[in-house]
This record gives sequence, C-alpha cells and structure tokens, in this order.
Amino acid sequence: MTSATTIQPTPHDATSVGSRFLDDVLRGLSARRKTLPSKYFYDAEGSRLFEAICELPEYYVTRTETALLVDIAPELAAFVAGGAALVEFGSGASAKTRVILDASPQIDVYIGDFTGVLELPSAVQSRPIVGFFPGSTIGNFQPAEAEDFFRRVRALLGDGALFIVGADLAKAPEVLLPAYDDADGVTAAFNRNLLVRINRELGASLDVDAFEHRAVWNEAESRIEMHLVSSRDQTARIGSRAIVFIEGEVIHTENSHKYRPDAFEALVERGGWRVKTAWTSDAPSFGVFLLDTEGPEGIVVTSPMNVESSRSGGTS
Ligand code: AVI
Repeated sequence: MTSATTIQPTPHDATSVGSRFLDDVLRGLSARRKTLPSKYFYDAEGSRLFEAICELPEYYVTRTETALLVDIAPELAAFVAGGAALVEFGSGASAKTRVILDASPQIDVYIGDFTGVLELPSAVQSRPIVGFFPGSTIGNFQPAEAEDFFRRVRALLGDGALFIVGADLAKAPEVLLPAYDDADGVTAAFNRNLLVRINRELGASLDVDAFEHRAVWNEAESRIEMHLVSSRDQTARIGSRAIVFIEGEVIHTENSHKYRPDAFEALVERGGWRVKTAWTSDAPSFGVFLLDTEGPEGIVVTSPMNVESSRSGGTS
C-alpha cells in the first residue's frame, strides 16, 4: 500500500459548465454533419455505464492495460526518481494509479485529476514530476487536440518530467467493433444516455428510443466512431431551437483512435515529448508509452521508438 500524500484540485464552476453544454449541443446539432462532444457522456449515469463497459468481456481495453501495467510496474518504477510527484490526468483510474504507486514507494505525492489545470501546486514544483494518463483517453481527442494536449501537459509538467500514457493500438475490426457494440447493449445505453442527459439538463424533447447505437471502424482515420442514427424523421426542441432529423441521419458522438506505434510516436513528438520506452501487450494489443522531454545532454532527441514487448507474442 502506498503512503503518498494526495492532493485534489478544486472543482469547476457549475453555472458556466451548464450554459457551455447548451452552446456545445446546439452548435453540434446545427452542423451539416451532426456531432455531440463525447466529453458530455460522463454524468453520474454515464460514468456508471462506462464502469460497466470496463467489465464487459468484449471491452478488452481496461483489463489489458491494467494487466500490462502490473507486468511492467517494476520496470516503470526504475525510471522514477525519489521524492517524485505523480500527476494524474483524467479520473476513475484509481486501480491503475494504485498499481503505479504500489510499485513506486519513492513517489511522495499523488495529485488527482489535473485535466484543464494550468499550474502545478507550488508544493510539488521542485519535485521530480511524473504525469500519468491511462485508459487510452488520449484516443478520444482529435489528432490536433491530442497534439495540443501534449503541448499543454509539457508546459505544465516542465523540463525533465516523465509522462506515462496508455494508448490502444490499431487491430482487426473483428476485435474492435464488438468492444464498442457489445451483446448486452451496455455501450448502446452509454451512447444514448447522452440524449437522456440533454433532455434532463437542457429541458430538451429528444425521443431517445428513436435513435440507434452504431459503431463504425474508420480505417482511413484509424478510429472507432460511435454514432446515434435517427430511426425516423423527427423534430426535437432544444433550448429555443427546433432541430430536425431525417430518417437515417447520424449524430457522430465519439471517436476512439487506435494507434499504430509509429504514428503515436510522431504525435507525441509534435506535442514536445519523446518516446523513451514503450511496452505493448499480447493481443489484443495495447501500448504503455513512457515519454520524456529531453535527451541525455539536454537536447531533444527524435530517435526511432524503442518498442519492447513485455510479454511474448505479437501486437495485433
Ligand atoms: C474513455 N474512453 C477511452 C473510452 C474509449 O474506449 O474510447 C470511452 C468508450 N466509449 C465507448 N466505450 C468506451
């Protein structure tokens, strides 16, 4: 068990979040190709459904990453300096965080979800810093957003920081599609819950049952897309607007990028990081990437990535 001190950032302002939600929904549903931002999946029910997804036999992501972290934790720990602070991005990863903390007793401070925070607490600024962003949440960003995220984290964590990032890897659609369209319909409920949330929080009149969940593998963009497909012509009231859906019209609700290792390396380099070491699981393949900011002489190095397999077996 770890004894690291825990620091949690202060929560966001609820009022501004509410009106931004309405703006984002109206903007997305007014576009020629309708979209909704996936960050709004996670109300209480959405978070509960996501936890249920993580337990599904088809959704390999969580258990594959956790098993890989357990395997490599001693190797990862060897890179972490004494007195370090672990800064986590994203929430709900406590089991994975515990794997890192338990293997690294030299970590003194653990800082909870720092997404959107611009400055580290002064108490940790002089410590060695290790960022942690598990779960392949990076894959839910568009490539330009992911690059920007890496750049902002680089500025937040500073020179000399390490950054541990979990990223799901490209693999056969036969494995990917069931993970996003499971037999019990939990992912479908997770997707539709976004509409339930819009109805409840924005007083909208969307007919949730008139939208069908669909998962699509987009090979060109190397991503799974989640869609909600209108099963009939319909009009919904949202705020002061009437939004028209024709039968078969799609709301694109989520992208989940699945990386090829060289593409992931190029992405992190555009964001100011370097891949120091990477570990991949046996199939279904998942990657844990250890990033750093500089080469040994303080020069940013762009050498090819050193991909190790922590277990035997392939990467597909
Ligand atoms: C949170 N994120 C990494 C999940 C994913 O796999 O893209 C969200 C999810 N969407 C459907 N199932 C899980």
